[in-house]
Amino acid sequence: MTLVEVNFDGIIGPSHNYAGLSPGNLAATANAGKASFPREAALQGIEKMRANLRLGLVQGFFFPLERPHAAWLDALGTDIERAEPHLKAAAMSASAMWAANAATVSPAPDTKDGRCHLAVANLVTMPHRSHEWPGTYAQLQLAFADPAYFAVHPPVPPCWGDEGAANFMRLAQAHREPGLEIFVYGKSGGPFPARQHEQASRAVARLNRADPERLLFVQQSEQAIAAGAFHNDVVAVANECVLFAHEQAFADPEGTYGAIRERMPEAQIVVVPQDRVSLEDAIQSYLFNAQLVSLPEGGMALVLPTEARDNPRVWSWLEEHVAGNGPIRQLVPVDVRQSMANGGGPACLRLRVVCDPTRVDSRFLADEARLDRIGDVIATRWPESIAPDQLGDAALTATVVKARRELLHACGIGADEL
Ligand code: SUG
Repeated sequence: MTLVEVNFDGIIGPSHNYAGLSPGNLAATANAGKASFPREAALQGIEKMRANLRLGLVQGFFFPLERPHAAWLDALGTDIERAEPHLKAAAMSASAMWAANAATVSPAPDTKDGRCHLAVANLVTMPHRSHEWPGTYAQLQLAFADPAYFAVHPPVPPCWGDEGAANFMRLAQAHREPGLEIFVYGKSGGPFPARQHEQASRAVARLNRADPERLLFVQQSEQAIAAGAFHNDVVAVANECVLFAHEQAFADPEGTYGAIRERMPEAQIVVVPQDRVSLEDAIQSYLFNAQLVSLPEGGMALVLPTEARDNPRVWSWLEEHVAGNGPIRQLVPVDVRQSMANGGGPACLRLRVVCDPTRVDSRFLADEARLDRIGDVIATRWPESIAPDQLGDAALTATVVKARRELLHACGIGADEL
């Protein structure tokens, strides 16, 4: 079996909008009420996938979930015409695009039964995200259907919040080798909610049958959450034996690095000091919300948002690192500004699954021709723009529902499959 890392990007849905639904996510709240551009947003996402293909990486994708979520509104005793504005917005949210929050993935080399486990996230802390999981669960069951290779778990009970791989890092000698799985939880974020609960992380590790000898549970720094790092992936990212983190990412940085080195002496820990890049700059630029990827020819690239290139303090640190002997050898800026305006950078948009791609339902795997086909549906069917007061309009609802169906049809997914 050939195990590689596959990045599954969430295709940005036709209802992408700025409703300001996530307190603690500074970009989302700052842009609340602005008009969004779903077509441009989704095409930016497609271009990001093409950039990954050009790097020689294996790329997959997930489909947008059906919005408005009629069953959720029905359970709340309402529907899209009659619902209050905040419920309309929550039912229309395209937030499932941020695939890093779909699930936590423990690849086969890490698990007791040698299967790749995916535990779907419950996302209970934010109402608009709390109803993603049934659609996500259905989609993951379809994409990773072979029970000999994959196990897809429903979410942990809603008593503890779980936000998936955004609060999870894996260090390994190579993707195909057993890894050290690092679960990062929050306890308090000052004025903002801590979205990942330690008990949820521990449950996910158990569900995924991860080896207890190769697990770490680490607390995110309260300061980072208070500064706007609502997920760990806004201040840290790992790939193979490299951890790339902000100095203030963890509550106990030295304890965290020590625990990592004890279990994995070969780990390379690259810490960006706060006197070069403040937490504020890290969060504004999403420097760490980057895809740190291993290139087929060797070495690592950082696929990062153009906002990081536009921040002089961030960019000068990066250029020095690349010019020196650091593990990041290449910087690949990508324009995902429409997603960034809702607090979702390149790393938020993807779920990493180390697996044998031949075991994945091929309708979820990207190549240029398939991305052309998806791009055509987006260009012709996705709304050009959405103003928040349009959410709930019958005409917009009809356009959004039809656009998604058209996409599923173009990708060979039957109406009864998703
Ligand atoms: O959960 N934004 C998302 C962004 C998720 C980013 N994911 C990662 N860091 N992995 C969130 O806060 C904003 C939606 C709105 O306000 O309309 C939103 O849900």
